[in-house]
Amino acid sequence: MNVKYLIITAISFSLLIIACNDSPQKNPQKEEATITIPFFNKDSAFQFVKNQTDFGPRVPNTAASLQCVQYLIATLQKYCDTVYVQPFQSRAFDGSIINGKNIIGAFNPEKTKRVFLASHWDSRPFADYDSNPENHQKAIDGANDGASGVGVLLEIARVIQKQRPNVGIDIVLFDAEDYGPTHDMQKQNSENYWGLGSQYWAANPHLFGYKAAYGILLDMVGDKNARFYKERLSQYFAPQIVEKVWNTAAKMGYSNYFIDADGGYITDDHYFVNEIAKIPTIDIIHYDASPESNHNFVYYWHTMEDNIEKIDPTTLNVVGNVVLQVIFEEK
Ligand code: AHN
Ligand code: ZN
Repeated sequence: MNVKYLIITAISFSLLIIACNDSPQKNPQKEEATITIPFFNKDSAFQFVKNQTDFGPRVPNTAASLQCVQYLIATLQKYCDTVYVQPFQSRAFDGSIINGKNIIGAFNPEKTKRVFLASHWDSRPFADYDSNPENHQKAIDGANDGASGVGVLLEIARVIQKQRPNVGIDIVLFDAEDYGPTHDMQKQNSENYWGLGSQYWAANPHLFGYKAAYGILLDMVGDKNARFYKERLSQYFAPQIVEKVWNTAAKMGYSNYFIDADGGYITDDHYFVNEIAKIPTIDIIHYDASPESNHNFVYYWHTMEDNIEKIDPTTLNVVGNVVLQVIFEEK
């Protein structure tokens, strides 16, 4: 075989290879599969939860609450481009004045397409569902009810600092979500005594005219056996976001946590954001559909048992990864 023939053969082979490489047309599905999300460290997320409960119950107007808010601000300042602290005053169901603080951490403030991720950082002043009546006036640690969602969001903030999605992200930590009347009190319009921080933020966003494409609220996302049903108000206000999140979870193999079935109507922070700020917002919330539960939440909800021992890093990991996948798929 002469050299000339060899070279020609080599060239034709290379062309063939180039042609073959080029032949499968890029399709959107293929591009989706190549998205790499940053590594969510479940132990780090757990530590973020524990750091909050270590202050004790984060009840508004208490020393523990002041210490925790300083910790949350300092932590977000490490990771975010800009942090806003939003002080507010609200009247509680018992007539007292609550001094609250919402905290907002912004990534890429220059981006106009934005998604916000929210959770409440306060904990409930009353363990009014505790089996022991002596505890009904005691404040709860709120490891699951409050701290779990914040822990996931702080870990998301830590990892997106170095690897950013295409959209701007705002981490919104609401205060005074859980200062609602005790369940034995009959109060008119009692739902308006919940979500005091989110009501304030929805009516007075940290930036004038603030808009986001949508929002995702995390509430009680730390239990070992967490089950996230499609919450009804989320489906009413933001059905396409519910589908996006539950479909993403299914693709990732997490249908055992993100159940493809209806939950209940829950007056959580997302209700006020939808109603007042008109930003489509969903709630990823652990819902207990079993008939034994008299409040549709996990059995230790609003009891002294809602402590760090209830938190499973695996659940934090599932929720963190689903949220990351959703925001990294945004164009
Ligand atoms: C009630 O159902 C009264 N509140 C739901 C919101 C909530 C309370 N989330 C955590 N604690
Ligand atoms: Zn609660």
